[in-house]
Amino acid sequence: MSKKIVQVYDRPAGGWGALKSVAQQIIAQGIPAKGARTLLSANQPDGFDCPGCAWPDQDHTSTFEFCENGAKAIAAESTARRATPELIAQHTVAWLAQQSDHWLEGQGRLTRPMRYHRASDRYREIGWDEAFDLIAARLNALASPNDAIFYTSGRTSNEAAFLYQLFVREFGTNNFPDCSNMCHEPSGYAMREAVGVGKGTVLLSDFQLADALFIFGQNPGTNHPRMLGELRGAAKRGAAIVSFNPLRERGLEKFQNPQSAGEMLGDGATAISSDYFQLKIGGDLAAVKGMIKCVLEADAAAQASGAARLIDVAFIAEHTANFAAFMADVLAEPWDVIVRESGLELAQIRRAADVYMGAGKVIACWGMGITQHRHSVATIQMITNLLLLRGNIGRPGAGPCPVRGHSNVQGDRTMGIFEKPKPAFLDRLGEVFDFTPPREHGYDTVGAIEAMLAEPGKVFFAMGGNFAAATPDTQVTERALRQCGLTVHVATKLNRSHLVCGAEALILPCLGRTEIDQQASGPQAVSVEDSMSMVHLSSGINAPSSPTLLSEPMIVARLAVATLKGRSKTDWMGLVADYDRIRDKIAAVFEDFADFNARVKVPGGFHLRNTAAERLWLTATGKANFYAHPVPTDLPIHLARSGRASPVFNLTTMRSHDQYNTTIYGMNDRYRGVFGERRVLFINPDDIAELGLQAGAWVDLESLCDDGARRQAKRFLLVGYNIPRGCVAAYFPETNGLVPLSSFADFARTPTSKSIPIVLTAHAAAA
Ligand SMILES: Nc1nc2c(c(=O)[nH]1)N[C@H]1C(S)=C(S)[C@@H](COP(=O)(O)OP(=O)(O)OC[C@H]3O[C@@H](n4cnc5c(=O)[nH]c(N)nc54)[C@H](O)[C@@H]3O)O[C@H]1N2
Ligand SMILES: Nc1nc2c(c(=O)[nH]1)N[C@H]1C(S)=C(S)[C@@H](COP(=O)(O)OP(=O)(O)OC[C@H]3O[C@@H](n4cnc5c(=O)[nH]c(N)nc54)[C@H](O)[C@@H]3O)O[C@H]1N2
Ligand SMILES: [Mo]
Repeated sequence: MSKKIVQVYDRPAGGWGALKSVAQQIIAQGIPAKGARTLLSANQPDGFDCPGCAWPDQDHTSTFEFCENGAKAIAAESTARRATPELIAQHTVAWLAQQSDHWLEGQGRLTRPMRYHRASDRYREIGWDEAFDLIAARLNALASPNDAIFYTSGRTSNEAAFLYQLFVREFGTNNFPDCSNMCHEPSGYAMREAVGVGKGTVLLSDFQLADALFIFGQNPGTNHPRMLGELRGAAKRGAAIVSFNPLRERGLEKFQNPQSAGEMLGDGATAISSDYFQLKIGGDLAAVKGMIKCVLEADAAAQASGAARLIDVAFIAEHTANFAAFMADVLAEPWDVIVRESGLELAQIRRAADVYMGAGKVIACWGMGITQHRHSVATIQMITNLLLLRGNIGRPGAGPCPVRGHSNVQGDRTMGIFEKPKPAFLDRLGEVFDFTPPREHGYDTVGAIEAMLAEPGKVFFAMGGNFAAATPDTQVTERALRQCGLTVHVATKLNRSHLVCGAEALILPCLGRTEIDQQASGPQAVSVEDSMSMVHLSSGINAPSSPTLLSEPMIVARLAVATLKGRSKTDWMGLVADYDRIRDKIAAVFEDFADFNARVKVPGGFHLRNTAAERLWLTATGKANFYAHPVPTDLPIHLARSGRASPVFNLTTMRSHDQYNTTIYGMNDRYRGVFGERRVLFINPDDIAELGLQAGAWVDLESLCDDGARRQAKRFLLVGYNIPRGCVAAYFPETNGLVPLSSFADFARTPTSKSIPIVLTAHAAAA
């Protein structure tokens, strides 16, 4: 059986396989011929923004850029299937909860609002007015507005996010957990401290100038396929591409561009990485610190011999703080610790440092392989240290590039979806809308789950996403949600969170990006901000999946009217009648959005100012800060291994090629050679042998945490893989139950989904 599941994939990423996979998806979703037009309108100036990832588009005006996973995201939204109340009411929630995520998603687009009926354990249709009145009544009955929690996923447009945060703050709380808390929160935190801005500083054009690109903990072939276009271009002109990843990811090795007739017909491909370093899970801080140590040692030698310096002395003197203490700390870090903790050989670290020193302009990219660890903030600051050392921030072709996930996750933050808002922003919001915003900081994602556990009866409202499946400690999180008085989900498709109901529960179906959003003044466009701070418009082109769907801004406005009766001075229905009016208010609140409507209507949109890119450092010291961080040797994995004779593995949880976060499109992971099965565990063949097991055996996973709770995930197929010993990898969300709620990143509180200490035992088949 395992033979069929596991196959060797030795083709490049992209290519004909990508086209075939999209065609299969379009057929599976029952999409008629208009589907092709939908695909061609993605990321065009008059089309919609691709709901796939946050990677920017070439000018947002160029010809259609083919992207396999973008096409899958669009096909999934444009599906011909409908999850009507009649269909859903055929089943009890208990029965639905037994079905797979793939099955739930496969029911198609939600069409009408539904309310959970506990007596029959079924969802049934409810009218919109009734739904809003019910939520308003429950919200207004709470002892304090802080007993309500408002989650946001990252597809929500700027306009919807802005109205949403306004409504929630007029209601009286800053409880804004969001998907960012599980994603790039550490990037924002680390960079705000280091360079004064929590966003990347580079633009797409910088990829055409860089001499070297360092890619940490990212799988662009699957998660940001359009990034392969930039990498291919850079590789072709001879730039060095250096990847750090415990797994050998196909997209970082070879790419066949489906847009290049030459490569497709001649079956050619472009080699991507010039160097590939398979470090240990969580070994990045050590590896980067080792590179820095090499640079400092080489610089000392250069200085002694009178050769050209290898650090940018003038930049460091003029623009940075804390260099001397930082340098002393790096030089004091023992090489054996660096080598052991990185899992790389000293020669490999030296090689990486040589590439860095040999490059005039350097970009560093990173993804979830960096952010979802206990020491993620320290690791990201070590990456910024590396860049600062040679002045690689704030000049063309160089800079930090955290690669965001959801298509508008960055914009949602810009619009104020943040549990710790700045006082100046609240002052301005209060002035523009004539109310007194709450000052007390709210809950982040982990904090929200803790609060729901601690005190039953809360109202949980989710603007998109799949909270129950995306968060850690699945059983604990589900208990927290079930303790709520009311759970509400604004969604496009049925998902697991809808089946984890509070005492009362509602599902509110909304329009997707691809659909025409008709309001009183005509069809509306919304705006989004990509990973490189480009803000542009998005207009749907398809007829709505159901005439009953409301747009997210309309849902917020009607909820605000119902809830804030007589209390709000905001003209909610006036604002949603014409989204230009929302944008005018956004411009009134945020200086960087001055003249928003005019600027965003220029094809391609506009770039938001980034002070770090201008070498203006809005930090406590007024400079870019070097941060000293020890190579950690007391992480959960170290503690779990100490004193245990049997092997403890470090588990990283990641995405397959056929999923969008918790949305499972299919059961294959083509580039990793896995077909028809998601419960797999990638493991080094020598580790399999040492365990006395065989590839193809089924095992149970149990995570180790000293809180006394037992966390297991059962029945995973062992797949021998090119991954360092002691490291294993599996897909999320099947493994989320293994991540303890109490295990999160220092400072940023991001769950440590990329480093979970686990033990393996043979799976005993049920009798
Ligand atoms: N098709 C598709 N596109 C997506 C998504 C999707 O699910 N599907 N999700 C979107 C979202 S929200 C996000 S945040 C991004 C996520 O995009 P990625 O950041 O690429 O996310 P992951 O799949 O979690 O993969 C992380 C990579 O990190 C590596 N890794 C794991 N642990 C470590 C480590 O300790 N060190 C290093 N150096 N590497 C490590 C893994 O091998 C893997 O290659 O993609 C976005 N785009
Ligand atoms: N173990 C582990 N856990 C992780 C991660 C990991 O790598 N490992 N990654 C984390 C990361 S990076 C992230 S970002 C989170 C993701 O967490 P979420 O953002 O909460 O999850 P998604 O799976 O993206 O949400 C999918 C749902 O969004 C709804 N949806 C889709 N489009 C729209 C829309 O236009 N409007 C509305 N209202 N709803 C819509 C659909 O109903 C769909 O079921 O998961 C995190 N969890
Ligand atoms: Mo994400």
